[in-house]
Amino acid sequence: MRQAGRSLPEYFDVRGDGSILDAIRVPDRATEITLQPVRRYGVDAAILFSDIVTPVWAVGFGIDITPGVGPTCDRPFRSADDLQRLRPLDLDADLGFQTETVRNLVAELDVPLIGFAGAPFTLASYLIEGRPSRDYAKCKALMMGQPELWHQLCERLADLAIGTLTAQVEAGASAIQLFDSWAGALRPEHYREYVFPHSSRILSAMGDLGVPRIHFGINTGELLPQIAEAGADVVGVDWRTRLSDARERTGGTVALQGNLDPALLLAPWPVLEREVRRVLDDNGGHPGHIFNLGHGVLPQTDPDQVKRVVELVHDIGRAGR
Ligand code: 1CP
Repeated sequence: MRQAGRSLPEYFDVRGDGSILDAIRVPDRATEITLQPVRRYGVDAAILFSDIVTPVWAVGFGIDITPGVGPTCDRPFRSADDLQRLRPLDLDADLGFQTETVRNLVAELDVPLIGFAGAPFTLASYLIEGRPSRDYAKCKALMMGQPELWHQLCERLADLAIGTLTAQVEAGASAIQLFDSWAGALRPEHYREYVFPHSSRILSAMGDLGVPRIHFGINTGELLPQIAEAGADVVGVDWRTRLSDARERTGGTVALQGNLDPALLLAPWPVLEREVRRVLDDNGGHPGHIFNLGHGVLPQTDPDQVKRVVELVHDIGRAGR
């Protein structure tokens, strides 16, 4: 999950000040940051150190990641003229640094590397709002007020996602994750009309590459059937929905990933332990489950708590429950 690194002192030693894009675009630095949580925690997979906005930044849209805020644009997306700021990717010239990072990692890691991209709705929300948003008001106004422009924007964003994911898989990533973190802000009919076609195009293009596809968003309890139907092999579930309910809503056709509430990492160990066991109990021993948090690690998390959770899940898994 995003920001595993944010709670690690060794992350700040390597990251430097300013935009994390400055760390992402230096392969040795991005490689080291990807490896840190794997080394410290002994998790079963690594996630590439990059961001969902990397391809949008790489084609020169004019986006940055402001420390303490998140993705910001000085000139948000407003009209058809802005489509020109989303030209097609030239994979070698624009994302060569990322390909080099993936290659370095695949050579060093003894666990699988997960590549990722942002899905069109979540990316569009940053481009249109110009920064993180609570209500997505401008984004939804454009989506429903100018549907043709919305679909053109999402087509370009889907092309960027397909480009970066293909490059990551070709360089050796073993699985991909499509992050539609904020899609849960939509009602199911709107998701179906404005988002589903684009995310499902990305996921079916990835199907041709033969790697497992994880599709994730938060607050997606009402959207789970569509998130699964969009073409995922694994659906990420946040803590608001029990895994047993998620399994029912997805018809048992996909594996599930999740879903410990990241805030619980701040609770005393006996509480945390009980809640980890609860997640595993909700799963009921089903083989199609990847234990994870329901969203990213909070920055104030004590790394030792994460380590204990990883050890507990491994112990329970090895005991074959
Ligand atoms: O843990 C890791 O370091 C993995 C690499 C990673 C990933 C998978 C980063 C680095 N970002 C992401 C994905 C990402 N980025 C998502 C999807 C997953 C999720 O929902 O958490 C999203 C929505 C973003 C956008 C973003 N980038 C935000 C969210 C802002 C908001 O709207 O609330 C933030 C704060 C960032 C900055 C960022 N990206 C990554 C890190 C480690 C950080 C923060 C720490 C820093 O600036 O050093």
